[in-house]
Amino acid sequence: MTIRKTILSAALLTVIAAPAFAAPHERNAFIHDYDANHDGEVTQAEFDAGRTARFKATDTNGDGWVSEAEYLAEYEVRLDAKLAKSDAPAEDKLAIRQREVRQTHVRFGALDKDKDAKMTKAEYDASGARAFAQQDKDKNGKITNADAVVEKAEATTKPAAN
Ligand SMILES: [Ca+2]
Ligand SMILES: [Ca+2]
Ligand SMILES: [Ca+2]
Repeated sequence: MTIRKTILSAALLTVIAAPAFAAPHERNAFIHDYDANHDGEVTQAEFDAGRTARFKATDTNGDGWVSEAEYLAEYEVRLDAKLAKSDAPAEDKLAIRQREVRQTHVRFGALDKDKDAKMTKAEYDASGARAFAQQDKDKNGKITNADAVVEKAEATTKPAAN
């Protein structure tokens, strides 16, 4: 499982390197998270492998789908690592944490399209495909820093996840 190890350590590096919760860092986080061979681009294959590994890691009881509790637990690990690195005052961290946890519940509801309280791999993949398409600004089928340049040229209104 060296692939998963690489992905997890890349994700950890992202958490450490990310100085804030600000949106402009999102693409770097995306590349850090999924660029398994560290060539600065995320291909569709890297993305799919990374997503599959993350889904399996999130499905901690291994029943093939992710519950809201599993989804939240996976996110809380990353959130707490991020907050531990932040030098924001404790009350701000608490507020950020509460807000992020609320948003995570909302996200789960949005991901669980058929509202059966189970996030299946298909539902997870559908959201991944949307995220990839959203990141791939120049539509060349991979995520690179060039996409960040394209995005900068656009008025940065955040497209609503749908
Ligand atoms: Ca790559
Ligand atoms: Ca599960
Ligand atoms: Ca579902």
